[in-house]
Amino acid sequence: MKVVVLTGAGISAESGIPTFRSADGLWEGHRLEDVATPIAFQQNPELVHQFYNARRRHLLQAHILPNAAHIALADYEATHDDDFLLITQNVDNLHFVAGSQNILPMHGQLMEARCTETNKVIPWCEDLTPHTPDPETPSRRGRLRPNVVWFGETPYGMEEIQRAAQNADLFLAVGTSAVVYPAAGIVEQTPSYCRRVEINLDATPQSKVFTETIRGPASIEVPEFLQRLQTEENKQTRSD
Ligand code: BV8
Repeated sequence: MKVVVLTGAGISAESGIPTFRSADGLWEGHRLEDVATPIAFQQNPELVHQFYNARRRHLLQAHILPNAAHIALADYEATHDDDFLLITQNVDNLHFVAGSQNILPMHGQLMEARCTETNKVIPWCEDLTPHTPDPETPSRRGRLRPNVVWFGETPYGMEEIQRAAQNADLFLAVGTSAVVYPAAGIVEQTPSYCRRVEINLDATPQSKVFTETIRGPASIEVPEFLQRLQTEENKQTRSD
């Protein structure tokens, strides 16, 4: 069975990372759409760097850890790695920390920096400023940006995402408000036979496209859903 999972900020909420569109989802009082853009970075690099430095420092705190939903996805993949793709919109690294393997971070990663001239991506866990020297050529300064996909920029892995969606037998969306495209449109690329499941606290504009909608916190509903799925698969194997 080909499984494709799409996660959003809601899966990390119980790990202590604020979501974007809940009341407390503003970061340093900024709307994401106003700060997460190339124009904002060009016009006010200090502000944009501060915005991401604050989120990177928050993520690096010892108590920010994967929750039961991240772990259940990693455990399920470990027994189904033949055909499992985890697409995440999140720029936190909690799926990596939880042990997931086949992860496609379509909006990039907070713990990476990208050179604005060469597009080279490097692991990064410090603050960035408009004067940060290049690790390789310290005389070159201010060329690094967060390796995060901003509004108006093309997400990573779109071809792989399309291929996986078009062949999915099960598509599971967890903790996303289905407001941002093209992520919110992935479910519509799945075949008509695909089982589409949405696990989310609230209904979303895409809820009607799903065959099953499970309302509740990801840390409870994801492990329970994957447990039910495993039981169904075991029964299927015994009856085959
Ligand atoms: C693109 C990284 C072309 C940054 C993000 C005008 C100009 C240019 C583009 C556009 C435009 N108008 C529209 C667009 C398209 C635009 C877009 O969709 N805008 C929206 C605002 C309308 N998209 C883009 O620009 C994208 N690029 O279009 O390029 C293209 C198109 C196709 C193919 C190729 C190229 C790029 C968008 C990427 C932006 N970057 N993140 C950063 O993090 O700083 S977006 C950011 O918000 C997240 O990454 C995420 O993707 C997105 C949505 O957030 P969610 O993850 O869904 O989180 P949210 O808070 O919204 O919802 C949380 C949900 O969880 C809620 O429903 C809640 O109920 C639930 N929840 C909460 N707690 C729990 C829970 N569920 C379960 N358990 C819980 N405990």
